[in-house]
Amino acid sequence: EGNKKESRGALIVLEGLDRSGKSSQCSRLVSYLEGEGLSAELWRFPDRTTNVGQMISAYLTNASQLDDHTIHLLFSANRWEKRSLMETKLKSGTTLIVDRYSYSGVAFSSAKGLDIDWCKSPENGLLAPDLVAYLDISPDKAAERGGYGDERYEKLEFQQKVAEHYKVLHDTSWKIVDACQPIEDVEKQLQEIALACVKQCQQGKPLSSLWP
Ligand code: NYM
Ligand code: MG
Repeated sequence: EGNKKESRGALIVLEGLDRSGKSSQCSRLVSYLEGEGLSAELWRFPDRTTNVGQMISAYLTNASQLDDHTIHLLFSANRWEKRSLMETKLKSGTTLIVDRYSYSGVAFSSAKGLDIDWCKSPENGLLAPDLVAYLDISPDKAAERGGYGDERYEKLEFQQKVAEHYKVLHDTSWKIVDACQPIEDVEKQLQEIALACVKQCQQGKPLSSLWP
């Protein structure tokens, strides 16, 4: 059975501006997949539980100051430190629903003025998502939603720049979901595209690496 393709979990990433609804949609999606009898886990970046994640968290909460390049590389390192576990989980059949990934890394840092290719390079070799769903909302609409927190980047002007830099990263494989729809409609769309993606991976779609 040398040509029998191996079933694996899907790497599904949700991206979008702050307040686009990613976090709640990610947990709803995990519950849905589990309800379908699938193995699924919720992951998020930054993962603030690691040592690197704590440095990132201190930066985001303004408890520390870091050079723009330095924090960019820490965000990337935070993904690298989870890479092998990610691969193990996927190969064991668990689908990962990931709240932000390399696209946030590039969009937020390049919005500060860093060169986009420089921003992309440390992401080279991380696992490529099987699906990127972008929760699309205008920065103005996002800002109207119960306001931002006090973290760095949570300001309308900066979010407008981030939105533009996300647009540069979009490719035709991204699923753009209108995040201004009622929450149940967003949820339903995500369920459909995620389930289709999980099925492809079960049927042996190979894992690949950034950047495709
Ligand atoms: N962020 C997130 C980055 O600047 N680079 C990255 O690589 C990632 C993963 O961190 N405003 C930014 C985007 C968010 C902030 O994320 C914290 P969250 O999802 O709000 O915890
Ligand atoms: Mg946030």
